[in-house]
Amino acid sequence: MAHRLIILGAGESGVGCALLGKQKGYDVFVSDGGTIKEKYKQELIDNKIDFEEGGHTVEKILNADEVMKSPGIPEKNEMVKQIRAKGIEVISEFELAYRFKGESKIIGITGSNGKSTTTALIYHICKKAGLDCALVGNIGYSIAKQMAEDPKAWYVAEISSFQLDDIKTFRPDVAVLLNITEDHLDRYNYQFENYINSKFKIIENQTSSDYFIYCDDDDIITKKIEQLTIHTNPLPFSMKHEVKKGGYIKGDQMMLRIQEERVSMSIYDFALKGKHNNYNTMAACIAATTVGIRKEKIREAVKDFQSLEHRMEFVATVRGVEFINDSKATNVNSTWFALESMTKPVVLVLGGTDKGNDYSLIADLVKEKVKAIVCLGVDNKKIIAAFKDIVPTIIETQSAKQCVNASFKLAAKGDVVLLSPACASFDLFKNYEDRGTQFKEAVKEL
Ligand code: UMA
Ligand code: ADP
Repeated sequence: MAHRLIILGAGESGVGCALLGKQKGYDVFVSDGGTIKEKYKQELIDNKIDFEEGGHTVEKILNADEVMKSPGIPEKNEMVKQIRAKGIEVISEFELAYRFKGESKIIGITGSNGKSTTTALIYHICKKAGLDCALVGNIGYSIAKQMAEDPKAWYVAEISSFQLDDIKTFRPDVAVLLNITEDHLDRYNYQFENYINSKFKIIENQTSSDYFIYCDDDDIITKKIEQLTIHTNPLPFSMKHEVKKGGYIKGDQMMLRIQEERVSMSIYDFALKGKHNNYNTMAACIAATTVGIRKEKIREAVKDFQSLEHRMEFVATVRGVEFINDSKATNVNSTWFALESMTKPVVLVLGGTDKGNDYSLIADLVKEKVKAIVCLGVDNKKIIAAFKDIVPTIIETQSAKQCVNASFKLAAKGDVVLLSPACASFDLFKNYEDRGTQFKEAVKEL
């Protein structure tokens, strides 16, 4: 009998896994507890893949040999609980894809912040150097689907903690761990340690032929490393001290030391600006060097990389007030970096779905730089409680238009209105892209 693969969730990862599973001869059934998006439903129909939506038929699921759980489905989901109780093997998309990767190689990028930026930059460098590669993972494209439809020699993959949770043998050839700060705690029993362990799964199967690129200035990462036996080749990067292997920035120079390779480059040549982006760029350059890409190519690519939408994106200056869209800042740490890079008085737009935020982490920067807070969210109690004694003006709004109008009124010439909400967007918007796009449209209407 064919291996029965049940797929929970018919989004980007679920449909990708269904395509790959079917191609490899598995007996595939896809079950979605909600409504399947039209484009995904069509793909399942076109490929004659059996599916259901609007609920799970228990008896069709509990006879699985294996379940692929989509990353958005939490452990507290009733169906997942039953699957676990029965002891059925649960895997993530990356585990399934890894099984069928053949000779191809994977550069996996994780961290709390900077994943998409760094992944896109590594992909850009690889592309420019002529590598046969694909951009996949949490950035929006299923790795399983890519493998099924257009396999490549290299996969540059953004990997979220949810995608690492159910790996068993998955082993990236190059792992990048950018940073670890509190995020998604609602999915980790509100235990930071669980989330840290999830991130470190990226190296759990690595061997002496692989590389582990990580931020040596991140205390959470370095403390964890001290507790582990690492089988891979560590390549730390730092902006605080020199390293024997890996990379560091001293003054305005980035220096890389990877095996025999020595690279130096001025940080003024980086297309991506700001301290956090110096880390991201350095990590990307190290990854590219391990792959054997020549320094001239790396230099060129790092210079002409175009930054991604919704990340510290300049929108417009309206009567002297600058608007910045950093809608992708969905946790407190990314807002910290956004504020840190501000040189003008700030009207800060905060709010959305709270994931267990600790706002005290940005209290000092808010005190120093923020003249007013405009909340953009349904429930703003936590933000108001955190900042009422340090920011003179806090107001609440419930749409992008209201928020932009109110922010514009509060801002004076020479100020900046910064949308860097520190929260997810699902209370008022479809996703962070929708929030950023609506914000930009409202600015254009001013
Ligand atoms: N569903 C259920 N039951 C549930 C929850 C969802 O059946 O309890 C169904 C929904 O009805 C829907 C499907 O599952 O049809 C969606 O699955 P999903 O939420 O796992 O999302 P995918 O479309 O598979 O997209 C996922 C990632 N989403 C999440 O992790 C929430 C995408 O990252 C990723 O791009 C994609 O796989 C490809 O790898 C998005 C994300 O928000 C951008 N990531 C988080 C982040 O970056 O912070 C982790
Ligand atoms: P991710 O994919 O991990 O969410 P992004 O590259 O999309 O990361 O960036 C998300 C947010 O984090 C943006 O607001 C960005 O300005 C900020 N950011 C980017 N890189 C870093 C970093 N290394 N440290 C902290 N914040 C960062």
